[in-house]
Amino acid sequence: MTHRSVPVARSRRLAPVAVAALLAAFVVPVLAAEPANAATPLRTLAAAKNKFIGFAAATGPLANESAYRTIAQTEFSQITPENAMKWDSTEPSDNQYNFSGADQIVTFAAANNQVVHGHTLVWHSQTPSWVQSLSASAMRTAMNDHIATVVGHFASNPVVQSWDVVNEVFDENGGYRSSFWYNTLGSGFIADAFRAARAADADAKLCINDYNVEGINAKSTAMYNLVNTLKGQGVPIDCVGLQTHLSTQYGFPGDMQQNIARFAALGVTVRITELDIRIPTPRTAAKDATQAQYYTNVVNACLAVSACTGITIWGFTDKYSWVPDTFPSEGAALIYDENYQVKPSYTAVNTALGGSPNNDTTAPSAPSNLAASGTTSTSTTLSWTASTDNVGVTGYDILRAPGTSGGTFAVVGSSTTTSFTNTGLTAATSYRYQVRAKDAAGNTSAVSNTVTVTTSGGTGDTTAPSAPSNLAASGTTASGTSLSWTGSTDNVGVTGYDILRAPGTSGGTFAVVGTSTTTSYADSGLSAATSYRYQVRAKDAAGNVSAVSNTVTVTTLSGGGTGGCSVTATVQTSWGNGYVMDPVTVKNTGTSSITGWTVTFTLPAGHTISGSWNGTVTVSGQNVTVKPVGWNSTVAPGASVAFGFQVSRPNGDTSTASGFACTTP
Ligand code: 9MR
Repeated sequence: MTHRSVPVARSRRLAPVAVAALLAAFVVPVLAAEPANAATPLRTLAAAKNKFIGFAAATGPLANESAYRTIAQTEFSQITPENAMKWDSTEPSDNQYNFSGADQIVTFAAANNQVVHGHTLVWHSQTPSWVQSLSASAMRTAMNDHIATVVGHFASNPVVQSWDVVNEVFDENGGYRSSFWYNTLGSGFIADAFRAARAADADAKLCINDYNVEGINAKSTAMYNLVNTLKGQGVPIDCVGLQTHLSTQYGFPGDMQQNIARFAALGVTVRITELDIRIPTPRTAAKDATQAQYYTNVVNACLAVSACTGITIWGFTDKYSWVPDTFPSEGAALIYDENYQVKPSYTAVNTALGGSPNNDTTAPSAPSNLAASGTTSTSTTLSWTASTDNVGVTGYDILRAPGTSGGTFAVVGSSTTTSFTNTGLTAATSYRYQVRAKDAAGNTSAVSNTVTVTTSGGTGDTTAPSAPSNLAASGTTASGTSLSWTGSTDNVGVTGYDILRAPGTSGGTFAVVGTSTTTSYADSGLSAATSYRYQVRAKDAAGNVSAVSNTVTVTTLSGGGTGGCSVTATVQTSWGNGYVMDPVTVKNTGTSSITGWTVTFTLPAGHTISGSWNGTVTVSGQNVTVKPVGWNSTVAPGASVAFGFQVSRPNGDTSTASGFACTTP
């Protein structure tokens, strides 16, 4: 075969029905799945360190074992297909592609908010024999077509973010591995493979991957030199994969962190791609402890270099591991045992990532600012401010009680975010909600504030409440006033009132200054000796708003500090050429007794005072000053005294004295 023509399956996607079926098969609700231990999940801890933590997935147990799936989705944020994306799986015969296993894993990852690292495009192993015997030009074409088709299959899927483009191209001495790729195409196949991968997916991160390159040695230095050269040539290489298949009998590569750092300095990221740490079987506590220390060392090396993006463990349960098949007297290389129980190595990884597995007794803080919005006749959406926790919040319980008081709060749902939509509610009905936070160890926070929700009276309620009436003000002080009114009526119930206020005695604009769920409202923070107008309007659960009530005008009292006073003048009677003002009330608006007060006012032109009582009157032009007569000089806080006077005015003049003001000494 000298020429291959392969249709590039860029747009080949799962049909929606197939996606739904796979989702139904593989989604495990986060909060329904209790981890096998009470630790904060590795993925939560790793995310807080800005790293991924992943595992190599085997398609069989992923499809068939719920214990495997539960740990897979609870603990890990990243998946590498252990075998399902290799050439023998994806293109077993020339141009015969099969993505069943690969799609299964990608679908599981998508359902569980995980990312996938593609493994691997060009490798000397697990590549069908039909490829290995091709001529140079046919092999190059086969390689390019394979990369275009496999990478292209996932290029528009945001779950698949990176690829091992070439795998294990070096020998242990730092020379190129004598593979059929190298022997047929020379080392140029490496750059060609990267270029083909970039052409198939402009966004995917493209990696070179190998084993025994964790420390600084001849092989890792050859890899370092190649990456440097490729970058210098503009070849699209983004990352380096350190497989990290370690064995406790060979010692830990103590310069792993420095090795990661030197690759990072080349401008590539580094991944720990296939971590496992085998021990001579059978397990003992001492061997487990050594293994746990190795896991700790690997996590710490990655954490120490920001360019190390994360760690993929090559499986997670000793039930499924390549190690015993390859090294007959070694095994138990992973962090869970064959029965899905955590091992000391799990605890080591969890702890190194910042967790406190199995001994956390600190509850999260209570959620706050719980609020409801978007309430309809059947649903409402709650949102709140997140809780904090020493090892991370895993979710929230949503609690609901019936009515506006009484009853019992019961859990009606859960959320892993800071919002929740409660559906299935009854129209025109009140409910109270609270939320509480949980952590992975099962610690539960105190409940949040309570929010009361009233559903609307069924779809299509457009009837506004009646306008509130009899709005009145009382208890006005220098800085506040109390409003009350007669309640509105509504076909599905009034949920509350808006309080509107405008400045002065006329003009200006009414704006909402508060709300009330009762028929009264206390407004505060007002300026002394200032006039305001108020109105109220009613609302119902569907958002219908009534017309406004009558307007009430309020003038705050003057002063407000100790010993202030106010004056209110009333025209008692008037006739053609005169009038009486009585009482002219002087009130102590302060908090302590006043001794002495001065009222001033202005007479219209032609008006003269013809008599007065209970006040000492001085007139200067049209300006009048009134002081106490003696016995009414001292006024207790909140108490009043009064005086009066009579005025003569021109015949037919109906004006009266004005501009009354009161001051204290
Ligand atoms: O874990 C993989 C195992 O199931 C396969 O049988 C084996 C075939 O070569 O490949 C194993 O994974 C390898 C990975 O793809 C590349 N690095 C070495 C891994 C362990 O052999």
